[in-house]
Amino acid sequence: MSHDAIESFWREERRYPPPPAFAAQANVRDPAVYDEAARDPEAFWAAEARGLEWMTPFTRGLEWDPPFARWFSDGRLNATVSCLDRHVAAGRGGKVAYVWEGEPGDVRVLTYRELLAEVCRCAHALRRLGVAKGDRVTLYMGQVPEAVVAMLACARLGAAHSVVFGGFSPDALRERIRDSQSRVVVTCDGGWRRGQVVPLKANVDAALAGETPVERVLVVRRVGDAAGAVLEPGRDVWWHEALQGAPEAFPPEPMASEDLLFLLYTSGTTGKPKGIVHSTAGYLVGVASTFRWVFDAKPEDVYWCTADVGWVTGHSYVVYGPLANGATSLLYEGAPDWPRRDRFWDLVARHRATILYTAPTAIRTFMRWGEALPAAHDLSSLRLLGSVGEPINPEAWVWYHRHIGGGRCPVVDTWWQTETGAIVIAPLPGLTECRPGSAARPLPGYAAEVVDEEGRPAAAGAGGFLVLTRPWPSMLRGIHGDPERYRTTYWARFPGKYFAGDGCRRDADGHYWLLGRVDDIMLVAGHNISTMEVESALVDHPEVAESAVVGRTDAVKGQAIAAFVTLKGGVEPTPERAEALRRHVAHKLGAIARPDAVYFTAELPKTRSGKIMRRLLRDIAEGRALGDTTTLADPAVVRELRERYEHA
Ligand code: 6R9
Repeated sequence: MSHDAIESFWREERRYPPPPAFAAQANVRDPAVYDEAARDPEAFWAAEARGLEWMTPFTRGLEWDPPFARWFSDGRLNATVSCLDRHVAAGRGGKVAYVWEGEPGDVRVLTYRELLAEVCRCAHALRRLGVAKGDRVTLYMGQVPEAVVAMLACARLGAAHSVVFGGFSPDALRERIRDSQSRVVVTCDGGWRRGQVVPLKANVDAALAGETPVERVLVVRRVGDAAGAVLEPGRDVWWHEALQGAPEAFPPEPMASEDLLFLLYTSGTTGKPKGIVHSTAGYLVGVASTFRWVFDAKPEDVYWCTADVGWVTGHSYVVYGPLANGATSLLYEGAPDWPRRDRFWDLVARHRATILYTAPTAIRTFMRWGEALPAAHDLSSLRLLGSVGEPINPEAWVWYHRHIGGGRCPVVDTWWQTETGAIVIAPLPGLTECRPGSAARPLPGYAAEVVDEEGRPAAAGAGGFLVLTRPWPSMLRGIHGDPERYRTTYWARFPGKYFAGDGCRRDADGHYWLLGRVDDIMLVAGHNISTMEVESALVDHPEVAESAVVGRTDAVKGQAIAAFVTLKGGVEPTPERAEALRRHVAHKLGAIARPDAVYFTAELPKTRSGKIMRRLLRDIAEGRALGDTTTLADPAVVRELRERYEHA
């Protein structure tokens, strides 16, 4: 699309009326809302829930049989009605739901009316393939509009989707298909990533070569001949053929509030992946409300959450949250460095994105590539920046604020998890202060605490464990097929409280500072030191691009600090530099935090969602056999580190 075409396109867009008024709901920009919500959280959430479209209105609020919660359980609804039909019915069918750009540069625009029609056609196709209410369907796709369509089509007919990120291996896919007992898989022939074809269909074939319950596979033709996909007669069918001639209407299946909306697998640090269970109504209330509060999207906003639909961020803030609010989203298929390292800034500038929601790992990568790249583009359309996925170190926060947000956009650091479904802790710009490195306070309706080992409230400023002390609508309902694991993983460490697995500090003003996973807190000579603080001190050094810190067993101190460091382009790793970095940390944090060892590495091992895998680094630092590496984005990174440092 040319610049002019995009400009006139958005002029058109502004004709659409704002989303239906959420009249019954709270104005969260009013500071009194925090107290009101705290006084009667159930009434607060019930008012929010009335902002959805119900087929049978609910009369019950929370039913709490710890640790099992039910919300609005006697109501009936279909999630797609709140996300699609109501906007079309309100005269907003021509409003753009997604502007999608493929990695090669192809652009597709889907209005709410078109998206609803596609979802209905897909629901017909799925039904013809044998999908019925109550089934699970596995989606293994790239970041294409059909992924959103397929998710919503499942919801339309009452089946649950289980999206498996398209970067996972055939083995990981098979394990998730089996656990969810899916009989149908939706995939693409391939996807584009850095100019290469990701062989999605071939991976599905390899996964299905083992024992699975899959009977039918629906295949989107995204790449074409270059993907070399082969369809197995009787099992596989092309998406465009299956949808051809299908009616553009499909009655939304009435679902009970507590019916399963989707499963999403998280790997956790050890063991079998957990199928996190999310309900229909509670989940939708959580994401619809938090999207509205945190991003406060206006009719003219162009919102871009860069997460893949294969992660929870994609589910909540690419699909359900923005759609429930009638927002316009940008969706991008490919890599940030393709064809050049300024692809994101080119996208923001050309599509006039106003809200950007991305991950600290991406921000630190952009820092490494230098500010000249964003500076060469017109990013003046941006008004709000978001961060999610890992603690954002103050250096990256400030860089993001200055070089991407031009110093004028608030940065909202949003803490939440696959299990929480929706954002839990985040500032509300204009209301709560945005401090570099802090996610501010729990949003209205939530209750959090920082506790010590014994579960007692930690003193202000002291590190501890983050717990949520009250059920919330979008909380996970369990782990698929394993209620006992649900109880022991989340509710046993501090009885009656949901333990998030994260370390946290709350300052005297009540602001929360996330310190990373508690497996990442080191105990050095009796002092609690968070890996995050040492990493932040290292990244503060002008020659350091990124770092990951782990504690390794030490006979004297209990744990000693090992730092893995990636230097900025052109900086040579030398023993003198390692020494200078150790001194730098000691200077910033005190001698107790001085790393014992500094390992230089060109890349850090990360999961495919960009989280650093410190567990593997600990294995390396302690010379142990490597644990489970299936979720690694690039296994070569650890192999190389291993070879270099095993005997160090
Ligand atoms: C949404 C998502 C959850 C874990 C969580 C925490 C880390 C996410 C964060 C953050 C500090 C933030 N995390 N957001 N840590 N500040 N703003 O990432 O879900 O993939 O399930 O990961 O991510 O450690 O426990 P998920």
